[in-house]
Amino acid sequence: MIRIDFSGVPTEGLSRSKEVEAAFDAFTREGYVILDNIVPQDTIRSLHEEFLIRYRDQIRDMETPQSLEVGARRFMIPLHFSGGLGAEQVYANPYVIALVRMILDDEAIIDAFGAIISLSGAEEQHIHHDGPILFNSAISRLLPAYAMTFALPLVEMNETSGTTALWPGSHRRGEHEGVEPERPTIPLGSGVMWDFRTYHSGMANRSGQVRPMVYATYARRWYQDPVNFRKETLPRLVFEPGFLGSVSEDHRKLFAHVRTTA
Ligand SMILES: O=C(O)CCC(=O)C(=O)O
Repeated sequence: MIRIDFSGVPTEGLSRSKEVEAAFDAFTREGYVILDNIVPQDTIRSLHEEFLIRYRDQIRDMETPQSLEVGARRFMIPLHFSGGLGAEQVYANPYVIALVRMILDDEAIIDAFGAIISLSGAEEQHIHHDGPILFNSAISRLLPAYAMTFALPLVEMNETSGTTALWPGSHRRGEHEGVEPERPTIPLGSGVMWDFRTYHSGMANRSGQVRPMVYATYARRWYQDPVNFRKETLPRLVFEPGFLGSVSEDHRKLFAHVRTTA
């Protein structure tokens, strides 16, 4: 099963929960997993409103020093760790963190945090993976994940708004040819997580509105995405003053790689 339903799953003791186990199995086998009902739908609706107001200047068909064009009418922007969008239930959602720590380890970090904006009329994106097979050796594809992308759409992702197509098993095969992708509908409150090696592609946005998708890159402590952050003006993480000091001890580990002066 590729979709795991987390509605009503208690957030205590998640490392031993059968849902997290099932999500781990799907992720390891197929290279991605859909996590249903991890955030209340009303919360997503208010995050969507917040996004449209706070980031309105970035919702445009133009790359700036603070954004990256990742396809026609499709852009990646950093999100601040503040407000509802920068709250723990987004960057450290308990279900997501339990899964991240099972797939990576307890020392996993957040390497990058932002949004992918697909504007109305965005074309189908090129098929790509977020990071390479690390070593030039056949065994490399069999190794556990070193990083993953978690995506939390702020509108339903479907055939009209454009979902993310994912090629099952492509993280192991090292190619996407010969297999049909899955084009899952991702309802409000659900998210999707894929291995950095899994081939995927954003679908065309045929709706009349922007399709924002919050993303977080979780990685092993030693890994840094070398592909999407070649541009020095594009930050991986944007903190408000005092943010790191306010993070709970457990979640502080997600930022263990961040150098602070104080
Ligand atoms: O827009 C999407 O659905 C996927 C975007 C993506 O995979 C990327 O920009 O790396």
